Amino acid sequence: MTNSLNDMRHAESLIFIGSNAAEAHPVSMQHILHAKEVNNAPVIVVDPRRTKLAAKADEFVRIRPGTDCIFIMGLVNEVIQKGWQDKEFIRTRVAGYPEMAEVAAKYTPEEVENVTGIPAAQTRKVAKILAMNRPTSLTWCMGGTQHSIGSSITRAFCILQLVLGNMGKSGGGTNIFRGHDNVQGATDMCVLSHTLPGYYGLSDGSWKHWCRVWDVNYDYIKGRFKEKKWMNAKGFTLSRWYEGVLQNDKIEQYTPIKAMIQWGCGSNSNSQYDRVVEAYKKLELFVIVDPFPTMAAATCTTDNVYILPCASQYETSGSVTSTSRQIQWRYKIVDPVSGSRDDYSIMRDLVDRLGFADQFYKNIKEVPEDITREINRGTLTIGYNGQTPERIKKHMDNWHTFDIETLQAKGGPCDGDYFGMPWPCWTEQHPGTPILYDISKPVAEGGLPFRNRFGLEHKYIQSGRTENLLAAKGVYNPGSEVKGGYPEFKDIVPGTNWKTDLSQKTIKEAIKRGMAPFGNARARCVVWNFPDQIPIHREPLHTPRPDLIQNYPTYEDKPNQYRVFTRFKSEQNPDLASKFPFVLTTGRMVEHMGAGAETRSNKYLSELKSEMYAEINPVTGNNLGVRNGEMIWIESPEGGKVKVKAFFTERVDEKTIFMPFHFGGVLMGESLAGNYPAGHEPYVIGEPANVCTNYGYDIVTQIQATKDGLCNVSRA
Ligand SMILES: Nc1nc2c(c(=O)[nH]1)N[C@H]1C(S)=C(S)[C@@H](COP(=O)(O)OP(=O)(O)OC[C@H]3O[C@@H](n4cnc5c(=O)[nH]c(N)nc54)[C@H](O)[C@@H]3O)O[C@H]1N2
Ligand SMILES: Nc1nc2c(c(=O)[nH]1)N[C@H]1C(S)=C(S)[C@@H](COP(=O)(O)OP(=O)(O)OC[C@H]3O[C@@H](n4cnc5c(=O)[nH]c(N)nc54)[C@H](O)[C@@H]3O)O[C@H]1N2
Ligand SMILES: [Mo]
Repeated sequence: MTNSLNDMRHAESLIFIGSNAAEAHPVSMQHILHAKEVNNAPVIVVDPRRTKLAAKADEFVRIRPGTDCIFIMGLVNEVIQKGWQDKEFIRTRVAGYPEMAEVAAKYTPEEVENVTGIPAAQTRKVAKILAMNRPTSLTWCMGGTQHSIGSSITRAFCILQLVLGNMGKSGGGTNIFRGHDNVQGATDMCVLSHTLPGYYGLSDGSWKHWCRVWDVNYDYIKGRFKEKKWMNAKGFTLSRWYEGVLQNDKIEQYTPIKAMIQWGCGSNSNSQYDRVVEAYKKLELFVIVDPFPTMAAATCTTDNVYILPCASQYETSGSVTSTSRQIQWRYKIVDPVSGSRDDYSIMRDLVDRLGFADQFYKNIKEVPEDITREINRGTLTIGYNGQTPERIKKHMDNWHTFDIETLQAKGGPCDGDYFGMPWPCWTEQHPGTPILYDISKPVAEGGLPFRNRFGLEHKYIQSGRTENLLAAKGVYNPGSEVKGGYPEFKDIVPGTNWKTDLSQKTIKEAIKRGMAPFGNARARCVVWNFPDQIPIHREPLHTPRPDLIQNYPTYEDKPNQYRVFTRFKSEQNPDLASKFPFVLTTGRMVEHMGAGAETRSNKYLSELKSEMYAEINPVTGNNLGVRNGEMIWIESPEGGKVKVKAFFTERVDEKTIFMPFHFGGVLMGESLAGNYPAGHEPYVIGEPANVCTNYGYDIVTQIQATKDGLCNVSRA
C-alpha cells in the first residue's frame, strides 16, 4: 500500500477492484465507512459478484472476470478525452504518458462494454465520479491479480492513479490490501524464488551484499550450489512446484524435485490440486510444518511424510509487517501447547542437522531480536533500517499515544513517529513514511519523491522519443538541496551506493541534504521490462468469448518460466466455451481463512459455515433442473471435478459460478477424513475448489489464474 488503512479516512472517493474488503479485510471497513459517511465519499465496487462490500457501494460495476485491464484503460481514456487528467502532475512527475495515452485511446467506452459487459454509460459515469471527487483511494486485491494478465492489470491501476494525480497524496494512492497478517513482511523478506531479501535480486552483487550482512564468505555460499549458474537462476514457484516432480511439462533443472517441506502452507490453496496430490505421492520425502495437519497430510498415505506440529503466532514473538508497511512486535501470549514447538526452534534443529549452524547463526544470538537487527542491517532498499526491536516494542507499548487520523504520536515517548515506522524508515531518528511519494513533507519527516530506478533517460520503441526520467525542475521535497529531479546517491563511500553501503553513511548524507537516497524521478506509464510495456487487454486462456481471441490473443507459450514450460497460446482453445459454458471464479468468505486448516478446525467458525457450496444464479439453476441446496458436480476442462451444494443467489450473474477455496479433506467426491492423524480431523471438510480452477498463470509473476476459468455444471 502506498498509503495506509487509516489514511483512507481522507479519501474523497474510493474505488475497489477485485476486493471484497467486507469479508477479507473487515478491520479496514471502519476507515472505509468513515470516508463514506463523514466525507460523503462515493464508493465504487468493481466485481463480477455483488459482494458484501458491494452492498456498501454507491456504484456497483459488474465486470466479466479477467477483463479489468480494458475497463481501467477505458477509464484512463475517458478521463483524457474529457480533459480531466492532472496535467501538471503528468508534466512534472510522470514518464511515458503520450505513448500510454495512444494505447488507451483504443479502449472507448463502447469497446469496454463489448469486452467487459459494463455498459458504456457506466464507464463514463465512473470516470466522472473519480474526476470530480479527488483524491480517490484505489484498492485492488486478488480479483485484479489472479489472471494471466494480472501484472498488466495492476500496472493499469497505477496508471489511472497517475493520470488523476492521486499519488503521494493523503486520501489517494494505490492501496493493495495484503493477505496474511505478515504477508507484507514475508514479501519484503522475499520468501520468493526470484530474489534475495529486500528485493535485491539474484545478481552476484546482491549475493555479495547479503554475504557481507550475514558475515559469511561469498565463496562458501557459492560452494553450496551445484554450479554457479543456479545461484543466479530463478527457482520454481509455489504455484507450479508439482511440475518439478511430475515433469509433464518440460522443466529446466538438473534434477526433478525429490523432497518438499511445506512450512505454513495450506496445500489445497494450490490450483491444479489433483496434480499436486499426484506429486505428493511421488516425493521421496515430504515434511509439513504447521499447527494443524493440512489437507496434504490427508492425501498422503505413503510413509515418507512427517508432520511437525508447530506453535501458532500466540505462542511465539517477533517483528511482523502489516499491510500498511507498519512494523509491529508480536508478543508471546502463552508457551507452545501440546508438545508443539515454535518455527524458530524447528528451524534451529534443521540447520543444526544440516551442519551449517555456525554460519547461519553467526550474528544471531538473541532470538528473535537479532533477526530483526539483521533485517535492519541489510534491507536498505526499502528502508528497514530504522525499526530496531527497541523502537518497535516502544510503539507497541504506547500505541494509545498515536493519532487514528494521521498515525502520528502526539507527545509521549514516541512523539513525532508514525505508528509502526512504516517503511522506508531511513534512520533510527526517522519517523517512518506514512504515505509513499509525498513531496509535501521533508524526507527527514516522512516525505519522498518517486524513485529513480531505471536509468536517467529512455528511448521509447513506441514513438522513438527519448525522455529524461528525472522529475521536472521545481518538483522536490521541502528542504531539498537540489530543486528538481536527481539520480540515486552513490560513491559517498567509494564503490558503494545507498543500497549497499552497510555503514549507512550514504543514506544519512542524503537525508541531511533533504534528499531521498534513491533519487527523485518520474513514475513510469511504460514498463519496458514487461512483456506488454503498456497494459493491453488479452483474453483469459479459457475464455467464454472465443470471438474475442483474434483481437485480444494471449501470449506465446513461455519456456523456462521459473524453471517450467508454461502454456499460453497453445492453451487458448476457442472450442472450450461450448463444452464448458460457465465462468468459474473463486475467492473468500469472512468465516474461513486460506486453505482452511485452521478455521475448519475451530468449532465456532465451523458452526458458522459448515459446508462447501457454489454460488449459482437461480435462473441458471432452474435451467439446469437443479434445486437450491441440491448437490451439483462442477467440472473443469482439465478433468478435475467437485461435488458441492448449490447455493442460489443473485450475487452472481447467470453465466458465473463462484466457489470459496477454503474447503478440503474431500477429493472428487471421496472423503479423506479417515486419513488425518487420529483425533486431528477438522470439524468441517469439503471439496477443494482448486481441483476445478483452470490451468493458467500470470506472464510475469506466475500467480495462478484462479479467478477466470471455465467450468460445466450438472446435477449430482
Ligand atoms: N476471512 C478471510 N480473510 C482473508 C483471507 C481469507 O482466506 N479469509 N485471505 C487473506 C488473503 S491471503 C488475501 S490475498 C486477501 C484477498 O482478499 P480479496 O482479494 O478481497 O478476496 P477474494 O475473495 O479472493 O477476491 C476478491 C473479489 O474478487 C472478485 N473477482 C473475481 N474475479 C474478478 C475479476 O476478474 N475482476 C474483478 N474486478 N474482481 C474479481 C471476487 O468475486 C471477490 O469478491 O484476503 C485476506 N483476508
Ligand atoms: N482458488 C483459489 N486459490 C487460491 C486463492 C484464491 O483466491 N482462489 N488465493 C491464493 C492466495 S492469495 C493465497 S495467499 C493462498 C493462501 O494459501 P495458503 O497460505 O496455503 O493458505 P493458508 O490456509 O492461509 O495457509 C497457512 C497455513 O499456515 C498455518 N500456520 C498458521 N500459523 C502458523 C505459524 O505460526 N507457523 C507455521 N509454520 N504455520 C502456521 C495454518 O495452519 C495454515 O495451514 O491461496 C491461494 N489460492
Ligand atoms: Mo493471499
